[in-house]
Parts: sequence; C-alpha cells; structure tokens
Amino acid sequence: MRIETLSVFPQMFEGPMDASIIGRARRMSKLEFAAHDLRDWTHDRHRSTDDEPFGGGQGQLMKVEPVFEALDDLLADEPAQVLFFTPVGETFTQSIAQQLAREQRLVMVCGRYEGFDERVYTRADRCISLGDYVLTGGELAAMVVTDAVCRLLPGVLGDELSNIEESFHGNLLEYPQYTRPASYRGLSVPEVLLSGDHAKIAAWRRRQSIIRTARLRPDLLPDAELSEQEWDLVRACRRDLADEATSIERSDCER
Ligand code: JBE
Repeated sequence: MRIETLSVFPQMFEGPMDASIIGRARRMSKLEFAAHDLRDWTHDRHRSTDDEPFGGGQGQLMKVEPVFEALDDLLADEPAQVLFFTPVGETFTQSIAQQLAREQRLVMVCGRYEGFDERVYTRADRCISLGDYVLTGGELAAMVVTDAVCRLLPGVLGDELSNIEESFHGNLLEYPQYTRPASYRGLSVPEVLLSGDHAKIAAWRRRQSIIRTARLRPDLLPDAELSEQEWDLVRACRRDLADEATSIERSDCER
C-alpha cells in the first residue's frame, strides 16, 4: 500500500513513520510513505496556504487553490482514495481501518488553523475525525490512521492475528492478561491462568471479555455475537451495576 500526506508540516511525520512496526513495514516494502509539503503548490512570495474567512470571524482558513492543485498533480497518474481529517468527519473505527487497508493508495489531507475553505471537501472521498476534541491540525490524525491501517496489511504482523482482527474481537473488549511474576506486592495472577487447562482458560477469558464490555463499553454489545448463556451474563452484570448504584444511593441517604 502507498500512503501519502499533504500538509504544511511534512516534518511532523519524521520519526513516527520511521520507527517500530511502521518503519519495519516500510523497509519490507509492505508500506510506501511520502509526506508532501502543501507549500509546494503555492505561487506567492510568502507561500501562503491560509487566509481570512469571508464574513469575518476568528482565525485563518486553509485556502482552496493549493489543495486543488496538489491533488490534481498527485492524482494525475494513479488514482487514490482521498481522506480529509476534520472534527466534522465520521468517527474513525477499526472497521474503517479495515476498509482503508484494502485500498492501493491513500492520500491524506491534513489541515491546520481553524479548518479548510469548505470547497476543498468536494475533492474528498472520505472525511474522518478521530473523536470529539479539537487538535491543532490533522497530521497526528493521519499518523493514527496510518498506524491502525499499517498493522492490518498482509505480512506486517504475523498472519495469525488476521482472524481476530476481522471483528475487533467480536466487538468485545480484550480480557485481562498477566506475565511473570505470578505474585507481586500482594497482587496475584488469577489461579486459572496458572492451571495449564486451556479449555478452562479460554472460557475464563471469554467471560472476562463479556463482563468488562458489559461494565465499561455497553455500547459495543448490540454488535457482539453472544450465546443465550452469555446474554444471561450480560444481564447479570447490568443487575450488578444497578444494585451498586442502588447501594450507593442508599448509603448517601443514610448519611
Ligand atoms: O480528529 N481529527 O481528525 C481532527 C482533525 C483536525 C482537528 N481536530 C480533530 N479532532
């Protein structure tokens, strides 16, 4: 896969795109990466990429012409899926990462300042947001998406992971894991994990995943594939939470 970014701070990508798994994927030619400088498509002496908003208001906006001209050039020879990073986009998920990992080429456009002139979005195949917070620019978002996509590319991680990845662990949170020592400062590893009984361990892990998801991320459950028995466990966790709330309420009233 080829990933390119378009931004006024291409140097931000140095380092994160060279280290660890992404660096290795590049050296193995599983991933090609290039950070383009949007200023290369400006024509004025100051190489300006931003300007004041029509109608007034705070801050500067990214201009439309450099983005259009850059995309004309970048897409001239080879098609690509064009992504824009903006808080107005769809929220990035593992499922979007899986879709993007199937593309041949991604061009990620990263804004700065208060955002883009709205007309740039006519060039977008997809607008993506990392979440409901405001970043100073889209570069870090592009790196997050590159990281999530890169690890899904065939041969980048061991292929043994690929089945698990298909569904983000069946829409359940990861079960708790431990390594040596078995006991540390009075904190011990659950007995079952030391038992060597693989069936029992698998059952315990599945149960822990369900309990955690029910308690911490109930929003994931509608898409989880659970057996009737497992739904009973979810309902028990919900009753537990309700009971906890009731007992907290009670103890508050008794004070
Ligand atoms: O999430 N994002 O893609 C953003 C991009 C630019 C600014 N804030 C964001 N949250």
